[in-house]
Amino acid sequence: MSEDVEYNFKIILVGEGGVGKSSLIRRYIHNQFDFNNPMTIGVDSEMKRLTLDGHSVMLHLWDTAGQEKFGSLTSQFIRGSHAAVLVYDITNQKSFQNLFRRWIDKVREWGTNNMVYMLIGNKADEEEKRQVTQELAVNKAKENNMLFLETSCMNCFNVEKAFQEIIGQMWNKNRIGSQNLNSVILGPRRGIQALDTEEIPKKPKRRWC
Ligand SMILES: Nc1nc2c(ncn2[C@@H]2O[C@H](COP(=O)(O)OP(=O)(O)OP(=O)(O)O)[C@@H](O)[C@H]2O)c(=O)[nH]1
Ligand SMILES: [Mg+2]
Repeated sequence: MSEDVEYNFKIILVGEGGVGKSSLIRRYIHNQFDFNNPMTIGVDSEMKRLTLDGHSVMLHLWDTAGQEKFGSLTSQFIRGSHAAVLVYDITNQKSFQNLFRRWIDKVREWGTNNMVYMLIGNKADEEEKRQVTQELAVNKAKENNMLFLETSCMNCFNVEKAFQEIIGQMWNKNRIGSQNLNSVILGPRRGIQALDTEEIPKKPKRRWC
């Protein structure tokens, strides 16, 4: 199956337990959502095949456990990643703080210099319980040179778009000798470092899959 794959990209998702890392992957790969998604034990992975600019690309999505007891295991899997997705839950301030206390150091220690970083504030459907403002997250993302989006796995908000942004940046950074990237299927937003607050809708669109 992987014989004619020209590019392999590894994306690792990290963040506290329960923020929705597995749900993001599940929504993106299978277009499914489970209100009782099981907690990840150790590390899981999924693959997705894409065609980018006429080239066959395999995405390897590595889903890590947020629980601290799996921390050392997670670190080993960060190695060799082309992109790191740092996920927090917008209704849980601690999950945001710990990304910048605990997870970012791990990723920087074990990741490569050329890595793409994306900050994701998940559970955007739970606006009434919000503890992390978009403004704070946008500023953190800018400070740390990260892409940023809020998502909802429950109502499909921005999940596909988040992965498209990541893939677009990985493609730009890693495709050697690329002359013409205009025909890459990802659209014009590639290369954006972080979205301005005005660009993020105050309420997620209730777009059901
Ligand atoms: N309301 C809402 N709930 C969500 C969303 N995404 C995930 N959840 C719920 O949050 C819970 C935890 O989601 P997971 O995807 O298992 O979280 P995780 O980050 O993989 O957790 P660990 O595997 O323990 O690290 C699940 O019960 C999901 O149904 C979302 O966008 N909105
Ligand atoms: Mg999980």
